[in-house]
Amino acid sequence: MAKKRALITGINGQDGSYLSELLLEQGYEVWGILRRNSVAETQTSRIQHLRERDLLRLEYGDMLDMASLVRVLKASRPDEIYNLAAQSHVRISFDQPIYTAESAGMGTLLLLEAFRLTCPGARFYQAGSSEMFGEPAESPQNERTPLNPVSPYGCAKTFAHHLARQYRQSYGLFISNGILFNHESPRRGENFVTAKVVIGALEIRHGLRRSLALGNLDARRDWGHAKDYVRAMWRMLQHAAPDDFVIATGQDRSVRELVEFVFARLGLGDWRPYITSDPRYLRPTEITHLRGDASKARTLLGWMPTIGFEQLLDEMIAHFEPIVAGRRR
Ligand code: G4F
Repeated sequence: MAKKRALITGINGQDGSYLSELLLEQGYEVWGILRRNSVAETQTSRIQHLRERDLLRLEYGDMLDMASLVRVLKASRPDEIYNLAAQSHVRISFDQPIYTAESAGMGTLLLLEAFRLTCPGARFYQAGSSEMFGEPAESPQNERTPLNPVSPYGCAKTFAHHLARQYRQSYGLFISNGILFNHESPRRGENFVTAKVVIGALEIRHGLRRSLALGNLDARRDWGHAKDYVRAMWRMLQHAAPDDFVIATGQDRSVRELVEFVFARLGLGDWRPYITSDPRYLRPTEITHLRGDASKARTLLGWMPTIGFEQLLDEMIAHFEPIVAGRRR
């Protein structure tokens, strides 16, 4: 039987790298779209191990260059399309709202249109976010919770989410929306709070810094492992019918609890003398509490998270420890 082909936008991100590994394990031919970047070597560090073994087909393209999207879709003739590309940092989306709206919102529209015109028989996964809920009226949040975004990133993702639904309804295309809560891993970017706290605490332990500046410690998030979450994306496209699915652990922790856990794990004792507050890391509008209800995904997709909060952070600590230790002179 011919190999299934998958095309991933945002293949060089945290989720793109884990999804590539999962699809390769399942015997897929994996194609990815890469944006031309002047810092090419850092751009593909998460997928370097796959590139070295010549396991990926990477094509230059850009979410805002529809001709490039059409070209790559025609060349790859995918069975499945995973749209993961976006400027995904919420705080930064307040500084770069237009770029965020273009990459996460308009880029999705261009890709949906290119998909509809070139390969409408493919299946399409749209990466939505719990950030779309804004400050939710109910807890935990599920697929029926109203969307009320409070950041440019949340608004852009909501636009993309609604378009994906509209394309599914209007044209009968197989498009599934994931509504993914925070998901982390050793491949998480260093300016997201889990990686920032782990690296900052390790730097304190190794004498590389005295303190760590953070924003809102009271915010509560539902943190899972990216490896579990890409499995959910894949399962959505294997399901009999397209649909929307919340993907979450159902457990929430505050940023303070995250800090407490990491500092205790590293034997640093009381974390309070080390943490300072910096308004640069606050958002003009913050979501104080997100917790997801993934029972629909459990029932229909048989999906469950396998890695909990503590195991996730232990894995991140073990990964970053030698890297930080190596920075010591
Ligand atoms: O790690 P964060 O930056 O993630 P955030 O904003 O929740 O967004 C992440 O999850 C979304 C899913 O809900 C994704 F769609 C999105 O792309 C991204 O992956 O911040 C988590 C919490 C926030 O409440 C933030 O205000 O941590 C708080 N925080 C406190 N101090 C901080 C900091 N966040 C960052 N990045 N840096 C700080 O110093």
